[in-house]
Amino acid sequence: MERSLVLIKPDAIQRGLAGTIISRLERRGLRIVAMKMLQMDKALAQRHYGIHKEKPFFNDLVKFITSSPIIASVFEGERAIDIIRQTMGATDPAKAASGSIRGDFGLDVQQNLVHGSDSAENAKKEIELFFRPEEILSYRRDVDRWITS
Ligand code: DAT
Ligand code: MG
Repeated sequence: MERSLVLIKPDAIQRGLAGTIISRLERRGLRIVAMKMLQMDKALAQRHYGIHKEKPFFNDLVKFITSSPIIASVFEGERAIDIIRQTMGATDPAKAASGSIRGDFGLDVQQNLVHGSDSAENAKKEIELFFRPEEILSYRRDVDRWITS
């Protein structure tokens, strides 16, 4: 079982696409195990996107992601990380497959609607930035219900 941090970015919330994005992930069979709405501050954004701190778009990215509220969530499932990346589509919506979230709703490489962790190692770090352990539930397939940890 894998977990991934999914952020529904400011543009998606502003455009009323949160439900659509959540729905597409649920329909793949992934389970929500944590979710909250918040506005990221600069410090959190700089840590979350720390890997990009030398990139020319870093400051704009931090400005955008802190510009209005987001929904932070953790989705769980078998091979969740790759499945979510596929469901999101490529970073640049112009290159994202049609049928993917970015391919269907995106236009701009920065305002690309959704974040999903790109590896198990990064998922663990990113989830810890947004959620305390007790805020994350586990979905038990054997009993078909969520349990608190
Ligand atoms: P992804 O979000 O697909 O994992 P990433 O980790 O390479 O993509 O980049 C993080 C975010 O930074 C991305 O969602 C949007 C922004 N970004 C990436 N490349 C960019 C570029 N060339 N110009 C502007 N923003 C960019
Ligand atoms: Mg990334």
